[in-house]
Amino acid sequence: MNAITRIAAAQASGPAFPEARRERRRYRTIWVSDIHLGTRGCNAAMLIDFLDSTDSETMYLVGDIIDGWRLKRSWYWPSAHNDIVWRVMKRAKRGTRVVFIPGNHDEMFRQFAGLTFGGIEIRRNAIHETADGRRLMVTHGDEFDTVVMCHRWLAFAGDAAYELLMRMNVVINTVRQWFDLPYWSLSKHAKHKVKNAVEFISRFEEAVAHDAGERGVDGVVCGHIHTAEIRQFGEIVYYNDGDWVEGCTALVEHFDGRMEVLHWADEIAARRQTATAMAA
Ligand SMILES: [Mn+2]
Repeated sequence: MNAITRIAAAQASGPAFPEARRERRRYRTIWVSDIHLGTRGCNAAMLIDFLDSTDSETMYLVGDIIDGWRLKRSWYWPSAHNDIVWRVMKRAKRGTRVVFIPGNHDEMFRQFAGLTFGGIEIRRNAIHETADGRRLMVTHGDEFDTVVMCHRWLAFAGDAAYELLMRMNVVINTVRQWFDLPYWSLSKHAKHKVKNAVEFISRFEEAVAHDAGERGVDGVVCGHIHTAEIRQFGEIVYYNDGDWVEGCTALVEHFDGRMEVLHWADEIAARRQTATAMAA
C-alpha cells in the first residue's frame, strides 16, 4: 500500500486528540507549509494548537505537508500527525476553501493537480487576490533551488548535520517542556550562524521575487526554505510562511488585506502568561 492510501485509510478513525473548545481567531486567509508529517522533527502538537485556535475563509497548504521521501524509507505516522490531516479535512467540510500546492517532499500529489479530494483542491500553483486587490502568486518554491546556483537548499537540508540538528531540536524541546519552558528552535538559531545558509536564503528570496516580477503579480507567497519572512523587493513583496519543523510559523491575511507572520511558540507563551496572570 502506498503512503496516500495508508493516510486516507487512517482517517476513518477520527482524531485521537479532540478539538480544543476555545474561541478561534478569524482571518481572511492562512498559509502554512513545510509541516513534514511523517518525520520526528514535525512539531505536531504546536500545529494542532494553531489549528484549534484559528479559522479562515481560505487556507493554503504550501507544500511539504506530508514527507513522502521519509515515509518511503520507514513508516512513521503517530496519531498527532493523523489528527492534523483530520483537522484540515474537517476545515474543508466546515466551508473553508482549502488549496493544497504540493512541494518537493510531497511531489507524489503533483500528479493530481487540478483535482479535488475531500474538498481539498490540489494545484501546482495558485494566484491569490488579497482584500486590498493585490495579486499574489502562491508556490512552494523548490524550483528556485536550481536558480540559486551557489548552494542548493536540498544539499543543505539533506545534510547529515542538519538531520542531527533536527533531532537535537526535538530532544532539547522535550526537556524544555519538562521544565515548563517555551519552545525554542535550535536549528533556527544555528542556521543564522552558518554563512552559507544565510547567503542561500537571501539569494533564494531575491530569485523568487524576481520571478514574481516577470509574471506581473504584486507579490509571491512561498515556503520551502523554513524561514518565515515578509520582505519588499522593489515593487514586489516576498512572503514566506516558514515551517512547523523549526520556526513554527504561519502567514495570515487579515480582513483588510494586511499580512502578518504568526510565531506560534510566542502565541502559546503569551496565552500561558495571561492564564497565569488571571490565576494570580
Ligand atoms: Mn520543500
